[in-house]
Amino acid sequence: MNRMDSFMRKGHSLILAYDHGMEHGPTDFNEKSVNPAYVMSMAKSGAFDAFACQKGIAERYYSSDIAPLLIKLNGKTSIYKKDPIARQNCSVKRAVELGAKAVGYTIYIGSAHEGEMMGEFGRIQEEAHRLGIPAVLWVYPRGEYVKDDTTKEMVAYAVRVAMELGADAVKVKYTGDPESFEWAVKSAGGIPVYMAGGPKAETEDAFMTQVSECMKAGCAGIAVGRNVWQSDNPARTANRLKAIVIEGKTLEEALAIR
Ligand code: FBP
Repeated sequence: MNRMDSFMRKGHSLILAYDHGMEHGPTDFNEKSVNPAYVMSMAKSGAFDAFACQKGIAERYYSSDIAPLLIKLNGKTSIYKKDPIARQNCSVKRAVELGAKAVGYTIYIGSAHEGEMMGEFGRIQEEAHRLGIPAVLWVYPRGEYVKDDTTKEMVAYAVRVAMELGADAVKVKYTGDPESFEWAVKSAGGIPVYMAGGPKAETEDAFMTQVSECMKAGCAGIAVGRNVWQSDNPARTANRLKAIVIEGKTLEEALAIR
């Protein structure tokens, strides 16, 4: 059995991410989405298979009627601009006490500090597996030597690093077309690959097109934040995503959902 099975519906899943307050500052939020309870309530509807956040948000806001909890164990701010490093700020044990059914961790491959993050994740993965939960990696190429973090080669490299480190699933950015993303999925050696949503797309049609493409490329699903809680109609966006990702509906069928 794959450790991610409990997060899957028909082999796919949708993860709602809300760790941006730390990563970017509250700049991504408006009057409503700045409130963790508001965003968390979106994960009550049954559209999502996991809710990902930092431990402080889980401690103050999480309740069991929300989708299964995935606690991010590391994070950083966007203030320091040189080679990034995000260190662990929560133990696997504490995450489990808070109700986490999975833990997450970000590694910036290409950073001068990639080795420290790989080592830290190695220990986290072993602890998570001892406690019987999956360890999910966000892998983003970044740093002085990374000129473009979404090329076919870079994204496939990110996926491969996650698999070889023993991650149970990996979240990466989209390469921009299904053919090149397919190579990333092939490079995963069977672990589920999730696409990160990215900044809010110009139109919802454009975002849904991207989601539909990545699913055709063999993605397990998406781990999305801004394109849902910055939407004018988050419930409708979530239902459209569910239609494409979980129910295998076409782009046209999903966009017809009102
Ligand atoms: P989005 O769907 O909003 O892009 O969220 C995905 C995510 O990985 C978040 O979990 C994280 O906070 C953010 O993107 C990091 O983005 P970046 O490092 O590119 O600024």
